[in-house]
Amino acid sequence: MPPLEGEVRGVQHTHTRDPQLLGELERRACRVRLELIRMFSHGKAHHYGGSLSCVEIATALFFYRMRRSPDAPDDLLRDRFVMSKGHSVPVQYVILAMQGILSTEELATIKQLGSRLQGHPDVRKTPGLEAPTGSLGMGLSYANGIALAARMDRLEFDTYVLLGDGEMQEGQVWEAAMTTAHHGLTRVCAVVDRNRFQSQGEVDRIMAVEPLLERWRAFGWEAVRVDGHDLAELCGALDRMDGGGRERPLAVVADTIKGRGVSFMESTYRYHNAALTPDEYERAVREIESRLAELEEGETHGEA
Ligand SMILES: Cc1ncc(C[n+]2csc(CCOP(=O)(O)OP(=O)(O)O)c2C)c(N)n1
Repeated sequence: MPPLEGEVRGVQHTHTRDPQLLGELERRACRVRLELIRMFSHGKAHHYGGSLSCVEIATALFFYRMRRSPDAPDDLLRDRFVMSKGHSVPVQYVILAMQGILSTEELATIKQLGSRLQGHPDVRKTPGLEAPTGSLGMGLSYANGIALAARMDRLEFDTYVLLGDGEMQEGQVWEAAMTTAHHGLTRVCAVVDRNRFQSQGEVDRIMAVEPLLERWRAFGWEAVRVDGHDLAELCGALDRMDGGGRERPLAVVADTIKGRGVSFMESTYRYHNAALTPDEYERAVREIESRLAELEEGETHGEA
């Protein structure tokens, strides 16, 4: 897949209203969804809900915002990404395959014994990952460590962390949020996938996390709220990271739909971690394929 402007280091990000770019990002997000479902196939339990909800967030980060060249994965100046809600790492596997860092064939080995692609990130095995996560609550602390080390080494790059809204119930997240602000780590950006469901029910019924914007602000962060499936809004919010001259770290609360893109998985916790029947699998693939066909048809007719 050819790189978009912005996937390569040093490009200014001033294109969030460009309909061509947004159209391309939307198609890529849809392809990510399709590959995700195909990779999961049926029969084995996988984390569908929270993977599908963060597809646009990951698309905006990897194909628009972050300065990471697939040709130079060890570049010391690459922007870093920490998947704090480690169970959603399959989305990152798909993107790594789209970038040519993994092969599409390898995706099918997910969660097999001996595979490099496990259900949670293993930095020792999978190329392109930065942080071992899976135990919720740790990613922002990890990102703080990366950003502090960068400051000591005088390296200029951003560190992005993706957290779940259920994960906001972990005390360590708030200790870390305090730490980011206290140390003035303004090149850290936390994105919260606010899909409203955790593994066993509704986040706010289990333990309310709102008001999220006010909480991040009280901890010394700049905080903005966006529609987490609207790529223009996401890219626009992430563009606030441009340059090193920020006063505070940035939190983006992205309102999303758990299971987004597959009708029977949307807004429920039942597919948080579930095995699909062959019939459910076929339905999921068909729905996403038809959405992709619509988007590609729009492209042919010159729409964004
Ligand atoms: C410390 C810890 N406790 C429990 C779990 C088990 N667990 C895995 S996913 C999950 C729900 C997470 O919900 P949320 O952060 O909202 O993620 P999303 O809905 O985006 O998948 C839980 C409790 C875990 N991985 N780590």
